[in-house]
Amino acid sequence: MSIGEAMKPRILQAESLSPYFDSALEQAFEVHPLWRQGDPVGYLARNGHAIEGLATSAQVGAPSGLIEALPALKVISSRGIGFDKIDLDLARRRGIQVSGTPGVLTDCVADLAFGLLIDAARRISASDRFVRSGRWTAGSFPLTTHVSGKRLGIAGLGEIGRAVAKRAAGFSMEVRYTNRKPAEGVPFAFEPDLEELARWADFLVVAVPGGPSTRHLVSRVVLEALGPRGFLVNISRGTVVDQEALIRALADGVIAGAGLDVFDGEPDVPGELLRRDNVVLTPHVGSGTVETRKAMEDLVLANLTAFFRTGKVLTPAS
Ligand code: 8YV
Repeated sequence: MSIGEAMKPRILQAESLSPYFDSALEQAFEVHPLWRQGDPVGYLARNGHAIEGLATSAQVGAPSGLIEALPALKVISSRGIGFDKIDLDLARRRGIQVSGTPGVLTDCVADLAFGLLIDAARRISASDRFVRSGRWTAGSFPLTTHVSGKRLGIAGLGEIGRAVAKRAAGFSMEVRYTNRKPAEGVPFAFEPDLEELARWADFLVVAVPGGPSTRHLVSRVVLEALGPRGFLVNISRGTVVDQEALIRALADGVIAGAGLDVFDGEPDVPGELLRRDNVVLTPHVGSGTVETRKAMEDLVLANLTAFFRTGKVLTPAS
């Protein structure tokens, strides 16, 4: 081992993010790839005491068991903006800095939200299946739902909610939103009650963070308020929607349709959703473009580098 290598901070890599990221991480740090270990518990017992940093993702996170196995841990750098799988309380108590990748994925996720909204209303995926299966020669596709000029309700006016609202302007949509508190400097009406927002809206886009405080926020009652001509779009976390209630609402015509990028229990998706034609399903790919993932991974690296140089990550979890 060279002197340079000996001085590299020791990073536990929870999962392989991309060949680009994996090799860039290896160049800058002494990497301990947990994802390569057949016996991760034994590996942590042998090596955990020396680990100073953790590279992870929103999907894999940093549960309490993992943090506890790393007594010298000082920094967690995660790819993503969701912290629902990271034990932030434990990290705070231990003085461990935690960073995510805000800003760089906003447009990408908002693009997908709008794609799902248009697909659910205009039934692009369903009509694609119609053409491919040869049904067109037997008759035309049923009429769908107009998008432009409709009412868009946004639950959660953070970075992504605002980017969705910005796109809605191009479709001449009226926007209202709900949030923990009214957002400053936005021209949209604040509606404190999600049920009322759903009653008003033609489309309801869910853009709140996941975790216990937002679990089943979109309940049966909210879906009933959205109504038989309303559409739900979820690009946040599956846990935010009562999935059983949503399945029933889609089957019974309580709402018109949905576009879902996230699921409770993903990657398992209930058969009741797979079989329905009035729901568009994507496999949690809100940030899943080459450009955005590269920007996110660069920020994961930059946060680790900044921490070991200056003692502070660049984009801390607030
Ligand atoms: C990705 C996400 O799925 O940012 C988040 O919280 O859920 C997404 O961007 C994630 O980063 C993949 O690791």
